[in-house]
Amino acid sequence: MNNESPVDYRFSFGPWNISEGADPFGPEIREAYPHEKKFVLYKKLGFNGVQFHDDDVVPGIDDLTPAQVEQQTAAVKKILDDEGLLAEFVAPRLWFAPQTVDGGYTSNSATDREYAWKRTQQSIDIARGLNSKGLVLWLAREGTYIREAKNAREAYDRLLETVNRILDYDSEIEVWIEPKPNEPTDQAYVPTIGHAIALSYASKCPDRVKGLIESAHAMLAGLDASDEMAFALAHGKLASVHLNDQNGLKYDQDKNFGSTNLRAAFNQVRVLEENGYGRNGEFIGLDVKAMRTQAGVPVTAHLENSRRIFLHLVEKVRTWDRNRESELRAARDYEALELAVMEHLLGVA
Ligand code: 3MF
Ligand code: MG
Repeated sequence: MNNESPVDYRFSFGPWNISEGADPFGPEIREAYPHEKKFVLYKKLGFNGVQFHDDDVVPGIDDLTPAQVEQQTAAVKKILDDEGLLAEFVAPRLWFAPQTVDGGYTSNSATDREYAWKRTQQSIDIARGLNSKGLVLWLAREGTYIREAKNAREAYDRLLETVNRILDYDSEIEVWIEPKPNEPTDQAYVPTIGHAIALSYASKCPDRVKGLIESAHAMLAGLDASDEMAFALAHGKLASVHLNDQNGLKYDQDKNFGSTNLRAAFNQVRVLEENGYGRNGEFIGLDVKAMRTQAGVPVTAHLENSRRIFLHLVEKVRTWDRNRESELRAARDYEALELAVMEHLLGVA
């Protein structure tokens, strides 16, 4: 437990969270809300960090010259400055283009791997232009639909090679790996934060290779998100989070933070608080989907509400009776400890 003054959390999300409402079973049910207008919403909603895919900054990136990419990056940087916003990270979107159909870095095709590397370089250049030090690798298609499709050993070598190449390409950029066990692939090569951190230590600069933990992704791996966070924190490697929630082992739901399992959410906030997450400028990132049923354009209630639930839980963590916790731990009376947590969350203690 640290005794410094409480962290004044700052919040971030990516523009994709303000969505058009498409799902695998039906098309968009809301009109697109223009990007520039999304930036204006951030502050009003209580957020000052923006998470980007490369093509959120530079639409049509594949068809542009380096000079055009630079120009467009500068234009977005100006919008951010005018709005008083910070770019938290940039992530190469390596799951849309035909060249990434079977993965990027681990594709069996050398030309596809070259494409993935080019997008990665462009993303780093964009991050530099936006004054962001984080490059997020959500390794969406770095895995297989059937095991025989790729040589897994070779794939792991390729992933490590990519991490090292990024570290060589830019002396300041940090690689933030966002693990997810499955979806869109059947099995991903970096399913948990443990895998990401192993890659970090194997790399040529472990200090610059960290993780981003999404609550739902940990749950999809059958793990507890708060323990996953504690593991990364114990190694000084929790660079960011995607707080959200998930109801069981099914498709990635990106539900509002705490909306399915309030106690699990409380424990994530508790671990973040206990370990001073945020003191070095880390953001509380949210990755939440609007319900398809929600009317209006743009829909933002899910973002505001998740932030609000987070702040309520911060209050619950700060008012949690630590002395009682210590006593009950010492007495090994976990039945009483559990009841104390439940009554605290219910507000009846
Ligand atoms: C995956 C991510 C993002 C996705 C986003 C849109 C940085 O969980 O966080 O990558 O692109 O969720 O689907
Ligand atoms: Mg995410």
